Amino acid sequence: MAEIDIFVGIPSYNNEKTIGFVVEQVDKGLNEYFPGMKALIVDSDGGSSDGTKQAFEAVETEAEKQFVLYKNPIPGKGSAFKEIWEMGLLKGAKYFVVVDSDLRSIRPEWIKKMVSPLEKGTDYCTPYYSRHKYDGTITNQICFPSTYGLFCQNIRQPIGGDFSFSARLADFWLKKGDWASNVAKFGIDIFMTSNAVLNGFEIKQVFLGSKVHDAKDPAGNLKPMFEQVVGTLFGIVTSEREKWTGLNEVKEIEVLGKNGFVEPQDLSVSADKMLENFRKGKEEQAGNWKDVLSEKVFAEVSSADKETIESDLWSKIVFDCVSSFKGNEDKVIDALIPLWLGRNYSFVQETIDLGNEEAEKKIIEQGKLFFKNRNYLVEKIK
Ligand SMILES: Nc1nc2c(ncn2[C@@H]2O[C@H](COP(=O)(O)OP(=O)(O)OP(=O)(O)O)[C@@H](O)[C@H]2O)c(=O)[nH]1
Ligand SMILES: [Mg+2]
Repeated sequence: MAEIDIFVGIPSYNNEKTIGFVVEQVDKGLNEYFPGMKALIVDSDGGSSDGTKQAFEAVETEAEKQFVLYKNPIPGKGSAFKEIWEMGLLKGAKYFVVVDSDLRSIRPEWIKKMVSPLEKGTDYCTPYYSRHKYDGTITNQICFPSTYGLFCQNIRQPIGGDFSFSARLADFWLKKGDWASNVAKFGIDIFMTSNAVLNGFEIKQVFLGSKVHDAKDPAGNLKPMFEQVVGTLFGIVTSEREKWTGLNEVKEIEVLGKNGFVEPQDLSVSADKMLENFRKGKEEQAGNWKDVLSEKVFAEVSSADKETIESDLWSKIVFDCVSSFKGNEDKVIDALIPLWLGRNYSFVQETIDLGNEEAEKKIIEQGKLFFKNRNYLVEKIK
């Protein structure tokens, strides 16, 4: 028997208020649904200055647990995952689960839902939640439509944070990752999903209800996260182009356990600030926009009375940015941020009167549009 059957990793950095609840729910799930299995819960921490360690250790659990400070010198969520994979593989773990430490909506059933498919041979489970229409702005406007339209798999939450996977996939990622890059930071989720998709691993989505966590306003300080996630994605789209440019059909990925729409966490975003940032971008980023975007797209977004970015235009902006990315990484990210805020502003306008479920349909349509327009990018990066 393997030393450890189920290895649950929790990345943390100053999560003293929320990590205790997460550990409690994980432990309940392990006992209730997998009583015969040997489990280990590991908090992989980035040197928290608050009481995260104490909060983690204070929870009484049936499963063994351990607090570790990760060794990779780059601070970030990816470094925390690297440690989890190395530790788990060393201990002969069969099944891995990772969950965020700022979760409020995790329940014991999550463990069952995430581990069961692995027992049947699935390599990777991505989460499927009901989210507020304005939560997940990088997911909705960039990662989902790119995974759908370019990598051709219908995975709704490619960077959802709460995943489960086989040891063989953990080993694959560990060897493949550049641990001095943004993969060591928030680039980790899109790195994981893109590489699982592009290398033939069997994937399922698991319905987890709603995601309640410390959600962030996109007009706030999302820049570092944006740079890490989008930079990682564009790098993969470019370097792995021979793996996806020839695809001509989107593969549906089964969603396990979906039972209707759950009302998600409430959230308010500052649409005015998004528009203000887009307007500012027209002045401050004019030079970068000119360098990065095609002539036609540049003319459209720079015109003074253009205050919206519809899906079609948005797909071309993203594709222009991907094709200019190599060698101009910083410039492309700087150029794209105000355009992304403009797209988010437009999305708010398009969906202001819609419920979360109706707004969701617009996101799916945009994924389909990225697929329809994909040759625009394929032609540019051939
Ligand atoms: N060890 C470590 N963990 C981190 C670091 N940054 C974030 N994390 C953890 O990674 C998880 C996700 O981070 P969040 O800040 O909640 O980001 P998110 O939920 O993906 O993004 P939003 O949707 O924007 O809220 C949490 O469990 C964090 O504690 C870090 O620098 N080091
Ligand atoms: Mg979070």
